[in-house]
Amino acid sequence: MAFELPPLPYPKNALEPHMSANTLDFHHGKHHQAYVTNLNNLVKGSPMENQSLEEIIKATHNDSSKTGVFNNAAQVWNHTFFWNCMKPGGGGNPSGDVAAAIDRDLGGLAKFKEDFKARAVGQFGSGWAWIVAQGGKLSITSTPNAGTPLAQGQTAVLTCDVWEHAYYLDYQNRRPDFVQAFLDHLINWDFVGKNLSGAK
Ligand code: MN3
Repeated sequence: MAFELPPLPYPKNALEPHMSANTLDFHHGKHHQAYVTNLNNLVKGSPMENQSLEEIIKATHNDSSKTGVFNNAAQVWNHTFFWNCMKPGGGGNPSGDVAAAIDRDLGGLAKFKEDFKARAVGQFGSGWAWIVAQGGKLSITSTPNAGTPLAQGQTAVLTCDVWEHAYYLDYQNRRPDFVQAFLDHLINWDFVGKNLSGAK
């Protein structure tokens, strides 16, 4: 069974003015779609054809002969996760368990935003900024290119795509402004809470 591009969890213009319909048109409709298409072509006729995305990512991340498969599988997974990390009218203050975990492990909301932004802006070139959970504790990380916490035994809790294609149409070179808008207006804290409650 071939992998498919999951639909966006909201209409394409729902994140405006912070992320335009034009950006989502390219980012979801072209970039994410291309990773799905590439992955299907790469696994066609191999045993991986019948594996889950997660299985493929874990099986290929340390295999230099499968770099193309890993890159495309991880990008498919990362993007689907990223769309769910945002919602119209997002951002604001988390509550309950999420707020408590951020206070406990990340120094509170203001410190989290400052550190996450620094990590996202400081990721040289293409990549992703994350909150991950491991051993019951949250931390802020970043990965280059298609890197994903899944491949490192960590649970992904939140991500922001900092590849240029994520923000160039709306923010040009101003990655810090994009990350700030993501933090203040786009984060879906309910989704973060769901990831947190499923984390080990
Ligand atoms: Mn992207």
